Amino acid sequence: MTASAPLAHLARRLRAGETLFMSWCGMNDAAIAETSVREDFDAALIDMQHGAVDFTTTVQAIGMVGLAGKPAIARVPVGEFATASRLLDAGAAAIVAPMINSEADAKRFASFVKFPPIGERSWGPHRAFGLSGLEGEAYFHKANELHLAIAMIETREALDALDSILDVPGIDGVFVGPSDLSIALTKGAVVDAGHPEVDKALDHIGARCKAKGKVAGAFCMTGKRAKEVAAKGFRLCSISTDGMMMRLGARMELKAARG
Ligand code: 3PY
Ligand code: MG
Repeated sequence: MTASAPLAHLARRLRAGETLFMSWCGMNDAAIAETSVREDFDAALIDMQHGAVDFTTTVQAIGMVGLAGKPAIARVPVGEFATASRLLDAGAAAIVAPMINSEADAKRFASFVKFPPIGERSWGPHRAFGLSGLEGEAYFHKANELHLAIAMIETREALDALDSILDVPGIDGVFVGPSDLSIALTKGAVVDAGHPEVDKALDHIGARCKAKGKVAGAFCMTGKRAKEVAAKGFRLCSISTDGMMMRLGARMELKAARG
């Protein structure tokens, strides 16, 4: 593995116990993710669930983020695990899968991310070779360690099944979707990523991940929130989104111009 193997940085740094902050990109232009990691983000997440990003742009973004020396992570739409495998072939360092609500969901997800004997990922990497610095057989033997399967916890069912989800071989960690979780925990009363019930759930999820040696991650609306969540032991935190950052920057500069 070489220093120019950005795909490998994610698993290595998380296993070393580092806390990583990533951008969140939903616009359909690969330059957005690349531009974000040319700032000090540790990784970029490309969001195919709620973002407008298509498959080809996601593949291009993975390559461009890699050329900037950083790992790319992709969130796939609900249940689209075949897409997860294709994005791994293209060099995504991790897949975030939304709405993993049971042990069965987690097993199916892991089966598309990991090669046998853990899962059933089909062989066909292309950009993953260049981005991992490994070829053929060498890549095959390292792939399950390098590519992470991160299951989203964002419902009551998922919280109830948390331990069994974390115990699934091939599930490397979980990622909290605080908005969906707030809707679920308040029985549809509010959508509030900072709701006290979400905070309580974050504490519980952080503790269970620590006990089981798995990575805890969470979506964070702001840098301030990412700092608070990181202090709870979460080591893969997103900060804002491409759209939100553009709006904030625009508001700030227009206010400066108009006084
Ligand atoms: C949530 O908060 O539900 C998310 O999925 C973050 O995008
Ligand atoms: Mg969600």
